[in-house]
Amino acid sequence: MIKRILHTSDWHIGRKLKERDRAEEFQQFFEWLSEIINSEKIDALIVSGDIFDNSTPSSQAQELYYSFLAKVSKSSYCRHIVITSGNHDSASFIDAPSEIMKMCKIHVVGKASDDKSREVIELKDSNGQTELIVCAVPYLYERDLITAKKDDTQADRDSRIKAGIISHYEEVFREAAELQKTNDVPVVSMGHLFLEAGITRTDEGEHSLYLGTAIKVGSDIFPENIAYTALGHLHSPQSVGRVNMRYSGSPIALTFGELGVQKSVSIVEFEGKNFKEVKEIPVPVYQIMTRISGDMAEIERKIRNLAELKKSVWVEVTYTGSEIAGDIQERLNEILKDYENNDYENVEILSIRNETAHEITAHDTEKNLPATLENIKPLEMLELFFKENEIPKETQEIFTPLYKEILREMELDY
Ligand SMILES: [Mn+2]
Repeated sequence: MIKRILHTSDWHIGRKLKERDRAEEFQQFFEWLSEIINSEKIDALIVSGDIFDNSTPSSQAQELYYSFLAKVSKSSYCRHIVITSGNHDSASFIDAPSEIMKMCKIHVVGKASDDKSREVIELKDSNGQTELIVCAVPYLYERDLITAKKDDTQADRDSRIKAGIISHYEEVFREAAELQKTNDVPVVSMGHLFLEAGITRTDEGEHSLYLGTAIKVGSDIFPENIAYTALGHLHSPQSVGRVNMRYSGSPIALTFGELGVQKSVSIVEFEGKNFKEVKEIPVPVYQIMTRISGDMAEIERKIRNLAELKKSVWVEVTYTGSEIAGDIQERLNEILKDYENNDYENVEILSIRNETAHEITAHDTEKNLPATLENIKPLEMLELFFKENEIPKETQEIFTPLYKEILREMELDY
């Protein structure tokens, strides 16, 4: 019977930070993870969604994923891998290689289906005996749950989606409970969703970009017979409600907003069919990232200190000085230029925020900061478009709600 599983999620392979490639960090993380899986004698690896950062992963991202899976499935100890898709994944991309993956004892569930038994996976030992039951529920899209009705208000739709999520899980749990009657083994549930008790840090990327339309459900949807609930979606590792219900969190800080929290993976131990304990294994930091703030003099001093590290550091600078400084980028460039002559090129400023001029409107954004896709929100973009093309107010009023509708469909925040 399964004794120990390793739970991780939200890898977001292929994710970049301000155009900086992070493939090397993912590579190092996977090397570390495969060592942990062996040294901790993990029987099954559970990955709860957001495998890739986007629905069309690059060939490099795919190579990282498949190489890691091949390595783990070859390893002597870990006998099973279960992977579900998150809101960032293409469900059909995750599902596509499922038949060949089954041969390597890798179970993938990309798309949610009406046949709930497809989301209930029996992991079997070499004698064909079931050793773990996994409720492998992927991220549930609106389209999986409800059909849109004409004249639906947003509130109507949200409450129908929520009810749909709950009943989907209930049906899966019913199937699992049925199986458990004849198999005295633990049941593990996966899920990629936002539970009410979950905590997001306000400036964490996940709050806006990652969560899309944030419909939350109560953690009481997971019944008592579930030995452990392996959640994905929130990027800070945390237990919700009870100790055996956890978000493992993302393994690397994907944004500066995710700093300040120790990233980890969770190792869960069972005693018979019951939960025994969970421990967090901290993930090493492969790329130092930090936030600094202050007036120009403080920022300069802090950059100088970071330069002393002689290791690559990615920095987010927040200017909080009392004088209005519109040319921060330029001034920092000068400081860094000086540094480069002094062998300080390990410090890279990836992001600059100006608290002093924090009332940045879309118009100001256009003037003072480079209006890149990263620092401008979709709705601000639309407003800019209206302005530049002198679109009449009446037309704007027709287009804005439609545009918001598209953003919702795409699960983007506006
Ligand atoms: Mn995620």
